[in-house]
Amino acid sequence: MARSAKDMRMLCGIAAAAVALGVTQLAAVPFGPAADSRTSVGSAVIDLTPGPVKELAIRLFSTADKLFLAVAVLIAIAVIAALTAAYETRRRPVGSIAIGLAGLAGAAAVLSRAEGTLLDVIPTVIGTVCGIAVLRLLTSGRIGDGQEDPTGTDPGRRLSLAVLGLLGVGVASGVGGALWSRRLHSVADDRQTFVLPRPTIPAPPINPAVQPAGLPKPTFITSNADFYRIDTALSVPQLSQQEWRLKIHGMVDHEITYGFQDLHDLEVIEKVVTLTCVSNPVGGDLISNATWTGYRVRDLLAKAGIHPQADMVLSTSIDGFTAGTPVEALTDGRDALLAIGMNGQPLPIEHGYPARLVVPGLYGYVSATKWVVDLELTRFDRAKAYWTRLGWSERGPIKTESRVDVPRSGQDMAAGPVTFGGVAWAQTRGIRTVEVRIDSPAGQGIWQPAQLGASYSNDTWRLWSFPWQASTPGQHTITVRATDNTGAVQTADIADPVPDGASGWHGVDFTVT
Ligand SMILES: Nc1nc2c(c(=O)[nH]1)N[C@H]1C(S)=C(S)[C@@H](COP(=O)(O)O)O[C@H]1N2
Ligand SMILES: [Mo]
Repeated sequence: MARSAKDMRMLCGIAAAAVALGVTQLAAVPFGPAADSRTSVGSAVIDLTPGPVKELAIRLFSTADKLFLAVAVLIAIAVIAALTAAYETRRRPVGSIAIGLAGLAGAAAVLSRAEGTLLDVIPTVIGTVCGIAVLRLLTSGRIGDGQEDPTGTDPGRRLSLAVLGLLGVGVASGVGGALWSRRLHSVADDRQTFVLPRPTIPAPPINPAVQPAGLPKPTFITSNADFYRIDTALSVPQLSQQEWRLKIHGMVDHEITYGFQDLHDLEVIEKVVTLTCVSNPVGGDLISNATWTGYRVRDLLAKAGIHPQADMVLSTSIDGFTAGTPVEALTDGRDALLAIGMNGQPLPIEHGYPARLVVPGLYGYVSATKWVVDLELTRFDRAKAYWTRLGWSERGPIKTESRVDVPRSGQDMAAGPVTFGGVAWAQTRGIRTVEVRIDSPAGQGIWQPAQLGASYSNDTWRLWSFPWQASTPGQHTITVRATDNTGAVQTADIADPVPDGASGWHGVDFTVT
């Protein structure tokens, strides 16, 4: 076979795969999210990827890890489709078999999801059949064999056009289907009609002095738009207020299932809590602060009657994510929340609409389940949660940490007065002092006290600032460390985020010009 003919077959394979994927996506629109094999396959790939590889991907691509996953899966599919199609013949349909097997794998992925039913496999079957049909047609020689034809009718050109056209059909139906189903199944309208109850116990007012003079950013309260986002959801779960239920079961006297109408007689509380991700590296921005509205988890659990031997609540989200939280952290005076509001708005969909957990003092992966639908009372020696299964620590108290926000790393500044600043946090303990050190070649520099914004509460971060005279031209380094209200000084020991959160001092290099 001529080399160009083989190349052509590879392109036929890619076009056929595009049609298979695109038609599957489009056909899934009326079936709803459970039939979305794109999400199912992605989730299955995530589940099957070994922990260390997953961590490497997260470390390399951080919050773009899902984009990376999508690109990697698409490239893998294209390569397999091209290689197998190169050997497709009428007698030996290698490429068609590959598409068929891929369809089977897609169907298996759909069925492996919690919500997947046999009906949800239909779009995958339709897409697979279309993909095989396209590959058979393109490689049958009926449109052209990809060879230049000396007679001048140029069937090679006809084939190229057919391949291009079908590739376009595949991409268009895939993108169109994805956008269409996102619109169709979005709970954005539902969220618009969500009425936040008025807090029985409003959060204490925020003293403007929480924001140090000369440090406009970061703001004490993070806006919903700027709030960091971390989750394993490949497509944001769309759960309406009608459909939402919270089931409490396991080691309890009696199971309870709450809907929103069952929460009316509970006290509505409002709390400002700084959320932090365990994956946040030293100096990272996976930390934000918001005012949350909701119900005390303690009140919800009390009605079920917790057995004394239960020491963990395994919370589960509608998409299967789980977190294991100490019962104590959910029932003590810190007022862990079933949050339904964020900064006076219903929760944004990507932050857990219509309900999530917010637990002061614990990293998100052991506490802050979004789209939460299930609380199981159990024990740490019996149950494991999503990230603890992957080797992260089963307890996740937040470490005392601090960050330099101004100057930015590598920033140039003119000689003259400047205000440096940043944040420090030690949720549930609170921040007592923040110190900075400017330039210390041998690590011997002198720690100077920073100015502190007013303390709001021990559950929130504290902003600091440090006025400085930039004079000596050249490179400088500013380092920060905090001391919490227990008197513990932020450790200089450098630790990776895995397994229980990063530690070390944050230093930033800048240049006076
Ligand atoms: N359903 C669900 N909830 C989740 C997660 C998730 O992957 N899925 N990630 C947790 C982690 S690791 C963190 S740090 C917080 C982040 O919450 P945010 O996205 O609202 O900032 O959500 C937690 N809740
Ligand atoms: Mo996290």
